[in-house]
Amino acid sequence: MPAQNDNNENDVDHLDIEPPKDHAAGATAVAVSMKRALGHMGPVRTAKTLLSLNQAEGFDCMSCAWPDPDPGHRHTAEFCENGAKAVAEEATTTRATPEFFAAHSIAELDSHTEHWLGQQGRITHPMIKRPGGTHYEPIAWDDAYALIADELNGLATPDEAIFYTSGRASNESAFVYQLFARAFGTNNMPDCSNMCHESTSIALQESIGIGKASVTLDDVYNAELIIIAGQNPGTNHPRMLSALEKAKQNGAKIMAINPLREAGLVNFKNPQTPRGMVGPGTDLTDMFLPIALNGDLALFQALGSLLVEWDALDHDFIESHTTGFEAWREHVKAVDWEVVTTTTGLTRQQITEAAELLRRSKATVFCWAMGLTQHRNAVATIKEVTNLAFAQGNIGKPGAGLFPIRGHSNVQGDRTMGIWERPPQHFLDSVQREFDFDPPREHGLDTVDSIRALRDGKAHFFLGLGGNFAQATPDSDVTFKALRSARMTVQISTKINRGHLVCGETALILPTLGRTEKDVQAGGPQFITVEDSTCSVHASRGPLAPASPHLRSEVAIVTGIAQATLGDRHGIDWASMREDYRTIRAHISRVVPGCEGYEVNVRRPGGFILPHPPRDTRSFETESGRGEFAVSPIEVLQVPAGHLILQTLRSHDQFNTTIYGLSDRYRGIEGGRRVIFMHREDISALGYRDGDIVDIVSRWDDDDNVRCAPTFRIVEYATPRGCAAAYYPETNPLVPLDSTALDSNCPTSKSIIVSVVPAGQGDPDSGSSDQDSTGSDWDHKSHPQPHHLS
Ligand SMILES: Nc1nc2c(c(=O)[nH]1)N[C@H]1C(S)=C(S)[C@@H](COP(=O)(O)OP(=O)(O)OC[C@H]3O[C@@H](n4cnc5c(=O)[nH]c(N)nc54)[C@H](O)[C@@H]3O)O[C@H]1N2
Ligand SMILES: Nc1nc2c(c(=O)[nH]1)N[C@H]1C(S)=C(S)[C@@H](COP(=O)(O)OP(=O)(O)OC[C@H]3O[C@@H](n4cnc5c(=O)[nH]c(N)nc54)[C@H](O)[C@@H]3O)O[C@H]1N2
Ligand SMILES: [Mo]
Repeated sequence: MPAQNDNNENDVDHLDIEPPKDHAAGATAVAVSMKRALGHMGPVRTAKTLLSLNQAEGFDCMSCAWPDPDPGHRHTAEFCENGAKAVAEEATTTRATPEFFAAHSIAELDSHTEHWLGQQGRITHPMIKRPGGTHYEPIAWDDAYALIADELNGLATPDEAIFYTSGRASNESAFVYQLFARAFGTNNMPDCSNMCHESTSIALQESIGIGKASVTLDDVYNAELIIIAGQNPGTNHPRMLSALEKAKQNGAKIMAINPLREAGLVNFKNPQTPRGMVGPGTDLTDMFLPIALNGDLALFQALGSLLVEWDALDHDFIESHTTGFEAWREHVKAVDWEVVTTTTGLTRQQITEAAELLRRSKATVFCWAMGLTQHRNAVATIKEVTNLAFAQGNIGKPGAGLFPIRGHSNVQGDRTMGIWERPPQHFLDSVQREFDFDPPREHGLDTVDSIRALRDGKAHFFLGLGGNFAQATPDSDVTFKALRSARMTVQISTKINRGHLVCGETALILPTLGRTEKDVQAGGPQFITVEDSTCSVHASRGPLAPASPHLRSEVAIVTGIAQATLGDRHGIDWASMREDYRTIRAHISRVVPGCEGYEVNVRRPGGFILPHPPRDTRSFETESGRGEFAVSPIEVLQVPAGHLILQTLRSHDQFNTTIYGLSDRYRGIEGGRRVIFMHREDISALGYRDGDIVDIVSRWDDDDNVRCAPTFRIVEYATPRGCAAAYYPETNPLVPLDSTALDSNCPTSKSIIVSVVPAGQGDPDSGSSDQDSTGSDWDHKSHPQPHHLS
């Protein structure tokens, strides 16, 4: 179903706005899944793919990293609406052929929306844009590899190359990719995690000694209290709602902490049950805290102070397993309630009721996602969640634990396999032992630093294993310039995206197999392996014939480039890894901790679970050998008068930069994406009305750039005062490159200081505005009273 025309997509007049929904899923979700699946794939492919989705002998859904139930407990339809959309998007029958690229110049393609680009279907041939070229043209695989090898081998140092990974890559492709980058000589391995759960990885590594969740799905089913902070499961992890329903049936209470009352947090109509299809559904949230953006650190400290005051603490656990408790206790006892209530936008009574729920629960699971990780104080906030878990001993016992819910389906596995710009020394030692070369030891560049290096002429080559680096990253204008200054950009992709159009002097698109497809190599049919959010590792086998006979698997492409570039440097046998992935898994079993016996373990139905010392034995491989309480001062975000804090979030009809459609059903938005959700009183205090069209302008004190995202329709919405929301990636031009989380360098995509100006006045290039006018314009308007101290 290629979209013929996207002329109207950015048009704010075609928007249809309704009140937000009060429940998620139900019959509509089934209808939408089927309509999209049939539309893109037809009936045979729909049946073939959806019935093997998330089955033990089938393939792993690429839509998110939510875990699967045990093999015996899976439904025939073990997928959700958005999983079905992800599959339909990949298994579409539409093709972007060489004829398509001949008919559309790169400049023309670049004028289309991300939605339209995705609708042009699967790329069928390797393609090249030569220096000065206006179009992509086909190229033979071996010629493509040779060009890449020449470019890489001509660099002054290996550190002028950047090797990006998106979290859909399998463990096998990730392993050979990191091996190639390190054998070539660099740790410049930025990944999507740098923009996602990096704050989690850093915080948990320091406080519990491992950057991963300490729970299994059974712990969710058996929890007494489940806290869901900064996450929208109804859209981004819909199968989590079935688990929450089961937990509720077992008696759990649920507390949601979110500026928005997301439909999936309110009520769930499980499409797998009759009650869900026609009945009232299950009410999920017992307590909803409509927190102001970036208020979570203050909230968690206030909860901690009440637990201390009431002595609702697990002293045995604290004494036997942790360090730093006294300092933390003194810190939270002194919490300033005035600061807490202004920063959170919550009352002392609401917070006290929330603390009561914690006090009464003997087993609490703490879930979180991007609402906590993408802020300046994100690492401190997540350490504060850990402090709360320590205080009540909610770690390493049934029904309890820390549950950062990952985004991309294999982002966690990629890290396990060594995709990390800061690999631990013991990992490099193992690589050295196994492959007999000296891997580089100094840290490489993460995502933000890679953009800086390209911008500053310190890097010249970019290779992306999946993803959409151009569009997913912050500060689009800066990033686009940086990518365009590269000598060569190479994208291993399934479908066209912005990264193919915002490209280097020479640009290559190397089309690859997706999860839905059969992967046959010289050694016979292959499977790949992935790890979910709960450290469960298992196999995935695609049921469909490849979209084109010219596609190669990610493993084949990476090992092909490696062989062309390195020849027999270091004597690594790339060919046998490509021919039979068992060879890669044998290396994994010897290099990656916890993966001993990998081949046998991943072949079991349901796979195996990686070791996790805090979960398994309440032991902590931190510097002190104990769980570490952390003390973090509350830093209040300064919001100048007349400004708002903007969060950038996902609609119900996208996967990151892949836009499936224009329906954010649960929030009542149809027919477009350029909306900004604002509180009623902020709208009027700023001199606007619901429905007005504005530009969003962001301000960042450290540079003079005026950042603008033009033409958004104001939508009155139940969001706390001073807090606005708009979709990602349309708002990425507003995120300043230098605005990142302390310690994790994750872009602050959930707290950008912005103002709104009448449409046409925000764009610095349009001539009608400059830094001064955006500022002075505000001074004579009536200002909202931001809840933050300023
Ligand atoms: N269908 C679908 N599934 C996906 C994705 C997708 O795009 N589409 N993306 C995948 C990826 S890579 C990821 S990382 C996950 C993302 O999953 P989520 O983290 O659920 O995604 P976001 O849309 O960014 O939503 C963030 C939520 O946090 C809330 N929030 C924002 N700021 C704050 C805050 O300061 N405090 C609190 N308490 N809450 C806040 C927002 O209101 C919103 O509900 O989903 C994964 N799954
Ligand atoms: N403002 C703002 N920015 C954000 C976020 C936010 O909340 N707000 N969220 C951040 C987060 S959490 C993340 S994870 C990043 C996401 O950043 P990325 O992972 O880089 O982006 P995606 O949109 O997931 O990548 C989509 C592309 O992957 C390719 N692809 C799909 N399947 C496959 C496959 O099987 N193999 C290969 N090789 N390629 C494939 C397709 O060509 C598709 O266009 O964005 C981050 N950026
Ligand atoms: Mo993510």
